[in-house]
Amino acid sequence: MLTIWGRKTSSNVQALMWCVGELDLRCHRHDAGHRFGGLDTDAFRKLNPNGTIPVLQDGNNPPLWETGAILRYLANAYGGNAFWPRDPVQRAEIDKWAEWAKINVAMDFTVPVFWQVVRTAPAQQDQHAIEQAVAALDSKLELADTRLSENTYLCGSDLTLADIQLGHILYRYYDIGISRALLPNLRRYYEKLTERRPYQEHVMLSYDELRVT
Ligand SMILES: N[C@@H](CCC(=O)N[C@@H](CS)C(=O)NCC(=O)O)C(=O)O
Repeated sequence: MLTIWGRKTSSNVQALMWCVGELDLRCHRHDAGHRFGGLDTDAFRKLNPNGTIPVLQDGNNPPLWETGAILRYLANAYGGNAFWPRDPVQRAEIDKWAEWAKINVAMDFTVPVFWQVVRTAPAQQDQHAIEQAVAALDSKLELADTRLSENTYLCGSDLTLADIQLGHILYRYYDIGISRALLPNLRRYYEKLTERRPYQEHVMLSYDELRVT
């Protein structure tokens, strides 16, 4: 049994929960962070000295933090060969795109775009900075759009760990009020993700409680 700490509105928790759902694993999730607090307690700092979510504990194994490491652990322990190939070369190809998506897309979206548009009061928002951040993000997403012109998913015909790292931000990317580049293959890919039940259950969630007005 997996135990997870983290509120369901956290994008990193969403990536993790989506992965748990895709791998059809059982887990118990404890709300923590943002309005639930609890990240400064001694008990939580023993789980994660960084005081961040998500944290995952699998049975009595040591707790894991850092979303990328947690996702790779789940893929190693429970993923099938299509999701996370056993062959090191094939696996590295997927890991490369997963890392790319985390560093270039998720990080370029979350703070510079999502936080500015949703977690900043309208009067404090810098529209020019937001436009520049969206343009920088879209230039990275163009790479994904090009790949997706030939592949159903980021690394071929099957959903892999790379899709978890790319896809988990797309619900918010398409939902918030920004002017996006026209990336038809990415859009088609996103719409395909929205048909997946674990994506609906863990990613397509209201973020209203995060909104600063
Ligand atoms: N590098 C860490 C970042 C973790 C992180 O910043 N988590 C955010 C939520 S996405 C957090 O703990 N925020 C504090 C809060 O929710 O109160 C990871 O990838 O797991």
